[in-house]
This record gives sequence, structure tokens and C-alpha cells, in this order.
Amino acid sequence: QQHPRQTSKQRFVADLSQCLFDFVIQLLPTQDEMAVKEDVRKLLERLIRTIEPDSRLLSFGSTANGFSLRNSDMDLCCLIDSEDKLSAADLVTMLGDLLERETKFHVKTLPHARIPIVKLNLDPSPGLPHGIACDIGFENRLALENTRLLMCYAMIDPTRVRTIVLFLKVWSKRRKINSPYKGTLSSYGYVLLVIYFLVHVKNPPILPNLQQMPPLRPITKEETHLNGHNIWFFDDIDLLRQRWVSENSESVAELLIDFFRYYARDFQYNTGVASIRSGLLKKEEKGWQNDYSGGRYDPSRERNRFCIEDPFELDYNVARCVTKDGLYTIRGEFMRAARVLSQRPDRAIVALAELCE
Ligand code: 3AT
Ligand code: MG
Repeated sequence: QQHPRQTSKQRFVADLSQCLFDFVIQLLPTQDEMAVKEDVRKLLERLIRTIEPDSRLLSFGSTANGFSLRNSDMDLCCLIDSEDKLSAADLVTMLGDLLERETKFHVKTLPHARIPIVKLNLDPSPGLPHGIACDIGFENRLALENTRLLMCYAMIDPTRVRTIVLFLKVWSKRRKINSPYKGTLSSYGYVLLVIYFLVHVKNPPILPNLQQMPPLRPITKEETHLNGHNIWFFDDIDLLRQRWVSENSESVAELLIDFFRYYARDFQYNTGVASIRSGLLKKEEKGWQNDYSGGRYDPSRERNRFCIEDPFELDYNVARCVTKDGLYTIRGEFMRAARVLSQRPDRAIVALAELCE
């Protein structure tokens, strides 16, 4: 409804927020889809237990963190609680054979990859028009923890955080800038960019920094460290939802417009590292420079065109797959999005359609 005293900008922004909610809601997975995925997880867990009785199969990634879209893939992680267990490579091979025999999945195994995995695909059927794609990894406990961290961030301000993240995931897929294999950024990378923006760029912040909040009780190093990485963060979300009230009341649309503007114009790609744990860092201080002055050209240095620090694995650049061309394309897309939204066409829905063309 139009308010007589609203300016055209206010009208556009209110309209765009509503459009973003409506757009995102129709892309959420259905109850049916979630139930089918849970059944698949249970079935796979039962089969894995015939090989490793003490194993558990847990969901991570978007199916577990509240940022999943319809037909998104399933990321599963197998944890084995016993002392003497098979090597990941042997387990991948045995599990691959078993699944090939016992299920209708198309199976591909990568036993010798840096992180050995089993890739599964189920063909589309009337009940499952898009089939299922699923990766099973092993002992990837850090991924389970970063999934939980993102889930906590999503739960603090579900409306604003989830709407922006889900919209960006759709947008980045439609604009074809969501393929680490082709030199652009993973969904995980985009989610970190959003959280970084909401914690460290917005002032007042939309979200607190969960990794820097004081714990409620003293905790020991054993409790907070996993493989040498500090994985502690404030995870009492019920308490946080009572206590944390952001002083920033900007709407979803205002935040999205500002997000695009920030990454189109302000973020220092050449020197900066986005860290959700520590705010803006310098490539120099992390030894992540991309220059090769004085030395020979080292293609491995190309890993640091775009730098996003993993929340727990601090020496891991989540955007390491982004190439020079990939970054050029991504920045071009941020600029295009900022431009489309700044033109404020009469109807927000037109802007949204153009954005995701
Ligand atoms: P989709 O819905 O599948 O697009 P997602 O949220 O599941 O998005 P990804 O499939 O990109 O995100 O990643 C799944 C999880 O795998 C997220 C994170 O726990 C882990 N992960 C992905 N990429 C990286 C990375 N570059 N570094 C560390 N962990 C990663
Ligand atoms: Mg995924």
C-alpha cells in the first residue's frame, strides 16, 4: 500500500523488501523434500554401519544450516567413533561398492582426493522431480562446526539474515558466479561475505561477533580446540535472542543494496582479507599477498586474488579457487547489481527479475 508522504526511494525499498521475502519463500525446500532427504540419510547410515558399526552420518552444509534452497545438494559427513578404523580411502572404496550393489544411486568414488569422498546421484522420478545429489565425506569435523556457526548466525535474525543469504545464493547461481571449479566462489564463500558485512561493515552491526563474545563459564583449551583450531563460539542462541537487539533497523532491501554497493566499490580486493572472526585483515599480515615481485611467477600465489578467511581454519582462504577472471566477473556482477538497484524502476519486482536474469 502506498503512503502519501513516502518518497519514491522509501516506496521502492519497502516494495523490494516484500518482493525479496516472497521470492525467497517460494524457493525454500518443501516438507516432503526435507523428509525424503532425511530418509536417504538414515538409509545411507544403516548401510555404512554394516561396514563400520560405530559410525554416524551427519548432515552439514545448507541442509543443516538453514540456508538451503529447493533441490540443493546434500552434504553428509561420516564420523567413526571407534579407535581402530579403516582408512578413509579404503572406506570410500568399500562404501562405493556396497552402494553400487544395494541402491539405485549412481556412485562415483574419489578415494585419493585431498578429502576422500563418495558422490551419489539419484535419477529424477515422479516423487523426486530433480533427483538427489549427495556427497559423503569422512571425519570432516570442522565442516560440522562451521555449519553450526552459520546456523547460529541465521537464527539470531532469521528474517534479515536468511532472506539476504538465500537471495544471494539464487542470484549467484543464476548469474553463473557460483562454481569454485570454474574460478568463482562457493555458496559457503558468499555466506561468509554476508556475515562479514553484517558483523563488521554495518554500523551499528546487525549481528554480534559470536567468536569474540565472552563465554558464560570458564572453558578449557581441550573444549575449544579441534586439530589445533580454536572452534569456540557463543552458541546459546536462546539466551542471545533474549539479549541481542541490533540497534540497526535497516530493512532487508536496504541491507542488500548496501551489500552490493560495498562489494562493488569499497572492499579492498587487492589488499584486504574478509574475516568474520577478526574483521578486515591485510593480506600482508597473513602472508597472503598475490604479488610475485622479485621472484618467479608462482601460479600457486594465484590462490590469493580474493581472500576470505575461514572462521576456524585461519590459514585457509575459502576463496582460493577464485581466479583473476573469476574475480573480474564477480566484481562486475556486484557492480551490475548495485546499478540495477540504484536505478529504482517503478516496480521492485522488475528490478528483481532483471537482477536474476
Ligand atoms: P548449496 O546449497 O550446496 O549451494 P551450501 O551451504 O551447502 O550451499 P557448499 O555446498 O558450498 O554450501 O558447502 C557445504 C559445506 O562445506 C559448507 C562448509 O561447511 C563446507 N565447505 C564448503 N566449501 C568450503 C571451503 N572452501 N572451505 C571450507 N569448508 C567448506
Ligand atoms: Mg551444499
